[in-house]
Amino acid sequence: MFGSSRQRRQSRILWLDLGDLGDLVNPGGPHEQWQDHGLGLLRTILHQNGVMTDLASTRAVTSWDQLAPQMRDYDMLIMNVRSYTFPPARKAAELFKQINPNGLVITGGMHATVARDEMEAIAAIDKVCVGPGEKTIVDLVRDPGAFPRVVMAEGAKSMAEWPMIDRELWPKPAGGWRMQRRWKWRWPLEPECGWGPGPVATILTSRVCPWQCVFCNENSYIPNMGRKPVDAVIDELNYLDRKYGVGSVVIHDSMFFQNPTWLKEWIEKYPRQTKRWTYWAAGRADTVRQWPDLFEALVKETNWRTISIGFESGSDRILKLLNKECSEEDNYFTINLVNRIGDELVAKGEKPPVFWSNIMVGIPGETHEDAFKTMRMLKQMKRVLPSISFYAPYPGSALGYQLIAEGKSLMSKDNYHRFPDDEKVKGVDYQFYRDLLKGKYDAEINRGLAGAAGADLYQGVLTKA
Ligand code: B12
Ligand code: SF4
Repeated sequence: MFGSSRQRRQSRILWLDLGDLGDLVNPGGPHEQWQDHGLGLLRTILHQNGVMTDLASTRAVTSWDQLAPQMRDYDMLIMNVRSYTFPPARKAAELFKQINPNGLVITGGMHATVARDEMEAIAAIDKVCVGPGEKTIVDLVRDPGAFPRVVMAEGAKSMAEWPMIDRELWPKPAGGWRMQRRWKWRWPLEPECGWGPGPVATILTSRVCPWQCVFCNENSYIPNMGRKPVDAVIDELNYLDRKYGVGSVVIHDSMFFQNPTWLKEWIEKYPRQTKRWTYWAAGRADTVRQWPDLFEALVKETNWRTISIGFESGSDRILKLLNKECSEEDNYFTINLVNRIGDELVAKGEKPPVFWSNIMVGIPGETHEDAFKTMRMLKQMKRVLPSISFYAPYPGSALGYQLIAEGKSLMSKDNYHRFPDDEKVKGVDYQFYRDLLKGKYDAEINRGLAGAAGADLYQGVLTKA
């Protein structure tokens, strides 16, 4: 199962999995090892339609020289390009063309959808597919000549139409037994990352989020699509458990806590028809406040134990600026509710839920006091895994497009930084934020908490995500 991720050649078509060099050889952390559902879905569809592909991965090599021989003698290269994988995608396309001058490079993915001009500017890329590819991929790969350079694709109406991903089409870890031992990775399930026991099954139940936060607004580029039926999600998890043994689940949806009818059916069926694995899933503070009973039932009955909330900021001024449509009050309502549910479960001897708390700092226009309020908010969470990042102006988002147009983005097509300590926007005082995260302003932050319950609960926990 382990060893080289290089597979025997079966095809003249190569799918290249993208990520930083070495991420599957000697990974810095668990998230780098997570698998790409776009690749998994589209390769499954291709193979089910008799279009076989081979696989290589930039993550499974430590240099481009190692990758080059794996690209030899292919007629076609296919890639799923996101903004953060655009630099390796460009390099791979150019390398592929050097090695196979008559070969074709076919691309799609988020970056192709939100920054197609950057993709079109690369001569080595022959086709750029904008939008979801599940209905287009087979025809495009079979007969690329029948399509224009930029292909406008339409996706399925509902995720019910998606086949179950054949996870054995995902790349294997390439770091040998040391990596296996360190990460306890039971491929093709994924390694644990502190959210629940391994092996981890990552799944998607929904693709769209109806909100329009200006740093994200996925609904401007992910077309509306029906949610995967509860029964199909449960069938897939039970199948994975029978075949590989599931330890816990990560629901990769951008927004899991939406659509109460679906969630009620999930509460009804998940605990009864599965082993009730603990899971990670995402919600919003305003909807928790809108449907607190539903939320509490989900946490308690379905074992939702890592609750990802996009709090982003503890300041109303910044929340408004981000069009988050959540208020400080919504955030504190959710924090108090989860603290209370956690205490109750602990009292019963059960595992309490933990926040995966998404926080952004370094937002243009943020004052020191706004950032202190955010830190105070974090300190009110009794059980928390902080996920703190510097705001990043990704193309596709309203604020990202605006800052790029104003020349203020420091993320460039050569280097779409994605590490939390990278500087991303001109004019932001990053030294202040580095000091803040190191605890330099703790006295001031704690002063603002005087008299508030749990003032020191958070002390010492804060780390950069
Ligand atoms: C799960 C997820 C993660 C997971 C797992 C990532 C992984 N390995 O896939 C984790 C938590 C690790 C993660 C991390 C990050 N993520 Co993320 N993530 C997602 C999320 C929620 C789902 C991705 C997914 O599985 N989608 C479902 C699959 C089926 O869709 P897809 O891959 O896009 O493929 C479809 C189409 O694009 C197209 N397609 C794809 N390839 C091809 C190829 C061809 C030839 C064709 C024709 C079509 C085609 O067809 C597919 C089927 O419809 C998306 C948001 C979303 N709703 O999609 C964000 C998203 C992809 N992530 C994003 C970002 C910014 C990040 C981070 C940089 C965040 C951060 N600041 O740290 C990190 C970087 C991680 C890294 N490895 O470097 C952005 C990317 C923005 C952009 N412009 O590209 C998104 C869109 C969220 C957002 N709105 O900000 N992420
Ligand atoms: S940040 Fe979260 S709530 Fe806002 S649009 Fe993106 S996925 Fe939806």
